[in-house]
Amino acid sequence: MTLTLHEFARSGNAYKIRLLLAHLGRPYARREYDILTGETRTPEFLAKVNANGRIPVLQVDDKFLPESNAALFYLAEGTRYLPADTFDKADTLRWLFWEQYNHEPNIATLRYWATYGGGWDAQSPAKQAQIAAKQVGGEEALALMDAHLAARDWLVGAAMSIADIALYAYTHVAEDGGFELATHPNVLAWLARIAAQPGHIPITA
Ligand SMILES: N[C@@H](CCC(=O)N[C@@H](CS)C(=O)NCC(=O)O)C(=O)O
Repeated sequence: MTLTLHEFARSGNAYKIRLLLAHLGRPYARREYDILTGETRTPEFLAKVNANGRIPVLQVDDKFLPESNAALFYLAEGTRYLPADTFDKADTLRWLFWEQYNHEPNIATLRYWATYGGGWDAQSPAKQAQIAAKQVGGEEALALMDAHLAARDWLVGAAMSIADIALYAYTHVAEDGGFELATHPNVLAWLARIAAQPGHIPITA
């Protein structure tokens, strides 16, 4: 089976998948697209890779799987990174869905606008009007994680899972988007725990 990751290297959504692949020790090819110049919006990309015009997409032989957390679930099935217990497996999915609804649209989007997206001031008035709500939503997400992690080392169960990997990706760079991590000590300790795992790679790898 051949794996190819269609990605933009600075994307946290792509990093999630690379981080899991590193822990699994699985070889894969990388295909980089410049999302800033619309390389994921070409007719060829839309027809063949992802009709939704976005990376990351995990290619498994000749099949294409868009959505970062779907790729995490696919790769983790049968490994130590996805609990076998049905409740814990569903609880893992809970965190993946929550990441996409409450965390990533706030924290990742503000990071994107602030960094390689050109800066907040360069955004359209419509996007600038969303900044305050995203700051509130992102802060609420970090606070929820901090409270959850007060009594446990990992988001689900007693070991690192794809729930932790999915949330690590944009949490560890949240300060790029103007969020403060120092006020969330349990999140900081959890980030350090993940980074200390054997096989960990940085987002720049
Ligand atoms: N829900 C998707 C989000 C994918 C996404 O937003 N990708 C961004 C980069 S992180 C992208 O490809 N943007 C380019 C564009 O929209 O043209 C996932 O988790 O994979």
